Amino acid sequence: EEQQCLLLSSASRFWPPKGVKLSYGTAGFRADASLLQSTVYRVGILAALRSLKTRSVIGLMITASHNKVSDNGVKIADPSGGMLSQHWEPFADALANAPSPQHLLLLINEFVEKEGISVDGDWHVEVLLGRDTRPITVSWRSLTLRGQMRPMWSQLGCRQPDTPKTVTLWLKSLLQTLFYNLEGIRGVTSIVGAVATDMGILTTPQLHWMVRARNKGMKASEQDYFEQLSSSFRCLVDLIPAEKCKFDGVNDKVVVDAANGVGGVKLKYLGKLLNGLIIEVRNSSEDGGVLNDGVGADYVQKEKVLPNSFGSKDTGIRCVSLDGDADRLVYFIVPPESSGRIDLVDGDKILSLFALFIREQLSFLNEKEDMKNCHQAHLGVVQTAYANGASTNYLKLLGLEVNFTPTGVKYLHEKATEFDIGIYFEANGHGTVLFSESFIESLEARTNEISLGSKGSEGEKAALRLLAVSKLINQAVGDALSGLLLVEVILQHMGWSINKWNELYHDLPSKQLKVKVADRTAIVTTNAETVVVSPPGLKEAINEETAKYPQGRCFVRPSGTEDVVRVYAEASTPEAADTLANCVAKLVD
Ligand code: 16G
Ligand code: ZN
Repeated sequence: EEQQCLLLSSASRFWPPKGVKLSYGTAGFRADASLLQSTVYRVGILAALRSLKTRSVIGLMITASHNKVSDNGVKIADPSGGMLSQHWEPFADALANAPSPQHLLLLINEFVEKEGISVDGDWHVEVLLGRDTRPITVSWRSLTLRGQMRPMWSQLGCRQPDTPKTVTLWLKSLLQTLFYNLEGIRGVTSIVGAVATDMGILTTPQLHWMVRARNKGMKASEQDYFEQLSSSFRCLVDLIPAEKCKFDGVNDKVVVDAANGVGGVKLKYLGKLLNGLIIEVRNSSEDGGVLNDGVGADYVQKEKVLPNSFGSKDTGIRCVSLDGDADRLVYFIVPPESSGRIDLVDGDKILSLFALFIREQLSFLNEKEDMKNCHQAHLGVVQTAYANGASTNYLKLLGLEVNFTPTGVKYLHEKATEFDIGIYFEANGHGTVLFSESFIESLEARTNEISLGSKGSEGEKAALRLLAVSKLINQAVGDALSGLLLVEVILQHMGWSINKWNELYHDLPSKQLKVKVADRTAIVTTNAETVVVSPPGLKEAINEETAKYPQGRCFVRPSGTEDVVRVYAEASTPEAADTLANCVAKLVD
């Protein structure tokens, strides 16, 4: 009774937006921020129910990643730190779209019964809340604690208001805050006894990491996150073979475009904990630029042009772009006299670098010696149809098993868990390396044999390196911060420049287009989105067109984050890729 009253009274403050159908897409709910108030509240309820069902800590992240600054979004991190179980997505949709508080209550009661969720059990519900630096997601706590106004502006991602411009920015955010902030907490706490723990401003991968750590009973604060990353990075640096030049003052600088988002502040902090590597951050949230506007990984990867505040002065330097919530990264090179163009070193190439390094360590591990503790490890890589064909060929040439899934982290991640070591990356820069529990145990057993003070054999060093990689790279979700550190230390390990890395293979020219159509759901695909099954005839028409181009490859799919159909084409020349994409776009229209 108490529960029903509580839900009804809090729900009555959050009516859904009229005339909008919300859907828990590839990356949670995303829409114009003004539409999401009730959604955030309802996802709070969802998170609390999920915590009840799984008897675990759950995460709720408020972010719209690389979307424009006026959008926002909300998504859930499951107990493992991964994405919300797909099995619950239809319920999420139903909740978000419930037309009235009464409907909402009905839906919840039905679902609770169907899922066998015991509401008055003894499980202590806890949801961790995180948010990026989008200006409307400021914590209530920072506003209400007297004498605590200072963290407020750093949370807002602006400097202490001292000029008219920053004062205006600050006041604007403050006002918005009054209307749009507590929904998540209200949703969670509308389940009796549930606790919402506000973790403050975070990157998306940090929140996922914390949820995973909490549920494993490990240290789970933000400081623990930074310590784990920096200590495993140091460990990998110490294991660089002596003959390879280590950080040498020339190669030790990397310049980062932080998309005017949350990654900048976090990376600056992390950088201070590292030796040797100098991280110069540009376009950080407190620099005053607009989030994701002419900056960031999505922009750089799709447009293949320089982000703001980069230019010809950066020729010859390793450059990286993060996206707005720092779960993607792509590297790039500024060619001499670039006039805006860049050489993109994308997610596929990051994957290739990781695969090469890990394969090398596995070969050391399996060399001679007794194999009593390490079974032959099964290494698999996972890509999507967006992976450049040249990268897939390269990986196959390395003798690796390449798997394909549809677009979206949840699919790639799931596939990658099938291996002892599973590496997944989307071309857009989202990816990570997953280690199975049993493989970690065998590595631990191997390294425990190393006597103190001894240098260890090649096999033992390889085991130490792989263990360090498993701690450095985020096991919950793709993470630009840990990905950056792993790239940096592998380049040092190999003694490679970014150019050398970029030469691993040459990308086939490709072109991406988006097409506005009346109903994008009319397009249905199969085979990891490479084949159209509906509408009839489209598959044949695309095949016929594609066959005209040497090395031609083309696919279409409905976007999961925008109301468009996307077209991807690849061919032996840029002109051919353009023409192919344009012709197929017309077929879709
Ligand atoms: C989301 C996905 C990303 C995917 C992209 C595709 C997550 C965390 N992110 O950003 O993996 O590549 O959507 O967008 O799952 P699209 O469907 O609009 O092409
Ligand atoms: Zn993102």
